[in-house]
Amino acid sequence: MRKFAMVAVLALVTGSAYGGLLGLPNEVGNGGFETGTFPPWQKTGAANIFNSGDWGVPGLPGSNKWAGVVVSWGGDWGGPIGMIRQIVDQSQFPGWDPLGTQTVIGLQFDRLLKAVSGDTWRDVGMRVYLDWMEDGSYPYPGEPEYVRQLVYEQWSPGQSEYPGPQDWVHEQIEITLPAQPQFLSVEVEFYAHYAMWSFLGIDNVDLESYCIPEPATMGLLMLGLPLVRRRR
Ligand SMILES: [Ca+2]
Repeated sequence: MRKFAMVAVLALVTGSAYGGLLGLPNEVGNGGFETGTFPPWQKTGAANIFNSGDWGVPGLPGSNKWAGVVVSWGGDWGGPIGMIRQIVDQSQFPGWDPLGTQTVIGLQFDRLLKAVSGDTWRDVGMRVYLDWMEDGSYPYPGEPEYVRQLVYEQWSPGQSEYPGPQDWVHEQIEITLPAQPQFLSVEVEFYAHYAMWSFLGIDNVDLESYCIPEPATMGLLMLGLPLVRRRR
């Protein structure tokens, strides 16, 4: 129970580096939203696809579309105003190991958070989760085996300027899950709190993973050096 408490966020780095975090294929489909539609993402609430330049929001170099929420005087104090979710089948990718017991995840994306408002408390926020079932099956929220792990959270208070290119920030997360779920879900929640304008964007979502063999094997590998040095 409560296995998510064992999850360790190894690194949370903000920078401009691109390319594969783990050197593996991107498991997320349509991670840049360039198809102009959501699938294979699922979306709920106010999430939409936007063209670069829509509402005066600049796009990233090489990107024509992004996903998110733009709303004027709109929001929800009780929860996200919109969400997108994609479930990937990790067994279809080269990092999969049927004998693994843990999963190393590299997740990166570009995000934009801007609330235009005279009040700092009329902010915007974004939360990113990974979720899965303890038995690795297709994740259904609310089921007993369902695990949901917050891996990223950022809030931006209301400001006076409108979005500029500098508001797109590249985020990288590396995390080890205490499980090896065949089906893994990535969720992005958008929060808006009634600013004059709330701009929330995400683009270039990349999720890579590889499985770690069972602990006994890993333990022997890691203990190899000390064992050699041990006096007899
Ligand atoms: Ca894009």
